Amino acid sequence: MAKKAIITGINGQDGSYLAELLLDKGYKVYGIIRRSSIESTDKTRNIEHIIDKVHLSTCSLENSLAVYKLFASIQPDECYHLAATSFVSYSLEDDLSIMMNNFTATHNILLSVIEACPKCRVYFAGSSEIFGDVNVSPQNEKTSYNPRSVYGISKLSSHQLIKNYRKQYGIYACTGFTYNHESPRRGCAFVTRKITSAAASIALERASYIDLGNIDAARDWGYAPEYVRAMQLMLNAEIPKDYVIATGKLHTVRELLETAFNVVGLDYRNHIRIKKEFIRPAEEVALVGDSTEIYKDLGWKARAKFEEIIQEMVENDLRILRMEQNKA
Ligand code: G4F
Repeated sequence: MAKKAIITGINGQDGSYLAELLLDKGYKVYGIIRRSSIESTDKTRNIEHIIDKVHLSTCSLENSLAVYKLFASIQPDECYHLAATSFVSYSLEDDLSIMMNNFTATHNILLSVIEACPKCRVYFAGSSEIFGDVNVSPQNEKTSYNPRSVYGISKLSSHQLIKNYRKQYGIYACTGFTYNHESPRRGCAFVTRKITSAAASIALERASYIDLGNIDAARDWGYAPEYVRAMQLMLNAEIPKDYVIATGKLHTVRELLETAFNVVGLDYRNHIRIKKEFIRPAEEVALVGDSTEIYKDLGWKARAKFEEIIQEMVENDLRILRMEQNKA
């Protein structure tokens, strides 16, 4: 019988790639999205091509009864909990809602699994942000947690709940500490897509400048379609374990600019402006992950090259802009 998987946040970058992967593997895929998202083509763009193949339900993950009823009726074998406020904000006004939404959703899902379908395996989308202000590099599963944003704190508290309930209730639940992972489906607020879409706009003479924060900031950037494979492997292992999912390689925003603008034959230095509002608190030690453990246990390794990911993103942004131009 086909396995049934629930994906929260199926319409996001990771959710959409994961849905494709699971459909290819013969799963029945159930996607949970917010009611407001189903009414917006903008928010379902990533799953347009598979919308007839997946079962979509609208549900607020903060509503415990609604979540429970969904899990009780679907009786899933696996649940990939990817939905979250995912932009790392440093604004005081956003803090409480980020914390409440992210933590409550995880709690409601775990509660529903324990009560309605205790055999269901749960993947929780953690983040490198839980390591935060680190003093070791690279980080691995044994590195101490020290989040520097409320987003990181919300991910850490959810992860602690995963660990706690795994032990207390014997459920199969685990966390993937994913580092930044990108693709043409990345939202435009994240720096990779912000730069690739700006490079395309500037090349087509639709814009002249891009406004950025600290371009010497460095990140461990991987390829989203590969990261969702790690998630599926984690739920199909012998025992539930938490893993770091990363490339182990650091690149700066400056290198990202160089790579993206090279694709369109331009010099980024003529097209950037540094703006205070995009500068975040400085990081002393950069976040870069060591994925030896998941390679040893499950054979997963990041393979895509940084330059190839950025090139694919720029080419996709050029294609989108040209299509819009042809329509106008
Ligand atoms: O693309 P970013 O906004 O990603 P960030 O904050 O690292 O978060 C992403 O990765 C985390 C780890 O996987 C996830 F937990 C999280 O959900 C999200 O997916 O920023 C990347 C870097 C930062 O160092 C930032 O300071 O780019 C730097 N940056 C410089 N100028 C900028 C800008 N970031 C943004 N968004 N916009 C700028 O203008």
